[in-house]
Amino acid sequence: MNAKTRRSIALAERYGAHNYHPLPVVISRAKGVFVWDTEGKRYFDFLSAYSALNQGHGHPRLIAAAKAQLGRVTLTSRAFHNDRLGPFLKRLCGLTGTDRALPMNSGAEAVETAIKAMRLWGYRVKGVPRDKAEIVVCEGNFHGRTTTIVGFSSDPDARDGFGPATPGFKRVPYGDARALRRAIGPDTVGFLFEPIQGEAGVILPPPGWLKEVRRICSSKRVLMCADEIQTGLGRTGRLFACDRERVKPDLLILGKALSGGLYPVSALCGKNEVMRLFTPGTHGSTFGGNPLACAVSEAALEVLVRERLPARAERLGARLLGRLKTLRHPKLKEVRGRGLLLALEFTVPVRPMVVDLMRRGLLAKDTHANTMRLAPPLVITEVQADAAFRLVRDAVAAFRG
Ligand code: IF1
Repeated sequence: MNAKTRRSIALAERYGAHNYHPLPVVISRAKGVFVWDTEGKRYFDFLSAYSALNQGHGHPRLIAAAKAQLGRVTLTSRAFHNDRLGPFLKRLCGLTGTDRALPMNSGAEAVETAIKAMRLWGYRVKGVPRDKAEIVVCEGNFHGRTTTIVGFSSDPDARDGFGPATPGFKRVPYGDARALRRAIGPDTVGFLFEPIQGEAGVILPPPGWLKEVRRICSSKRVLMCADEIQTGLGRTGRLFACDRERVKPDLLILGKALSGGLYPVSALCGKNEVMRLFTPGTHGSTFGGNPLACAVSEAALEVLVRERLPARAERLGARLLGRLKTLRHPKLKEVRGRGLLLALEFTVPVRPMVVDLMRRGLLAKDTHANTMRLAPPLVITEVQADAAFRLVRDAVAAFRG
């Protein structure tokens, strides 16, 4: 590690809050599936900023869209119309098959928007008594970091120390349709869930669960609200993870890859019955729906479609998963995933292997200590995926656990 690298890390450590424990690598440039550190060493990016970089680093179309918009206008506030918002919303609704969308910035903000939407619908449409609305969520959920969201987390690290928790949430085991059915009462307004749990360690629900959730929500008059911030926009080999079971949620939350990693853009998409309930003054954001965000996001969606990235994730994901499943290691418990959202679960902490992989030229991330997540940009080629697999294979072989 040279002096410049050491100084970058030292400054961040000295002046930043220590709410992260990053690998000792300082990235200064990136392109496609690769990043380079301050010393010129190249790495495969197998985290993709937690799936925000589905379109790859520095996609030329995204950069061009951003540059063009930077020269025109970047922020108007929603007090005025801007000429990029309408076309972006039309494209987003077209792609998601929804009636309306409400743009925000971070994923957590879009989740908060969804919570407000479900409650509003509960009071105005379902007729739930004032302040009684209940939302069902899952054990092991990850939906962001606001006080309300961490309040219904089952992860003590995320939750503890930030109370009092917002009331009105009930947790059920993930992937358990019967528990969901039992948890729903007369004041339940919605079910908020991830189609695949990311932070929990790439947890796949049992087959048929999404379909069953759809049936339960429809029959009990509860809004089905899918957080596809991480699974959406091609990552799992379909445009949306819910598509795999041909299920359409009532509310769809998007973020991360909605901007291809260029700029924070998130949105809540849904049907009129819910979205029409937002009226002037009930919700908003200074930056949400700004022209730069809209221009970048419209291009990001166009790239996903034009380059058929969901199909690419499906094909390369199956190839990579097949290879990873040939790996043998006494401490390797399970290899799993969908599309290009893959994970290797060991019976011991994987951080040493993650650090070794970094030295070998591949950046990945441990989650919940024993699981290593692999999620490259969806633009990765076969040759690149095979080369990356060999690095993982060698690191697993060298891992002493
Ligand atoms: C961090 C994990 C990924 C998300 C889902 C909402 C949000 C996220 C399904 C909030 C965010 C993040 C945030 C990041 C780590 C990361 C993560 F490991 F925590 F679980 F991606 F796998 N819904 N996920 O996954 O979106 O407000 O961050 O834009 O460090 O907190 P945000």
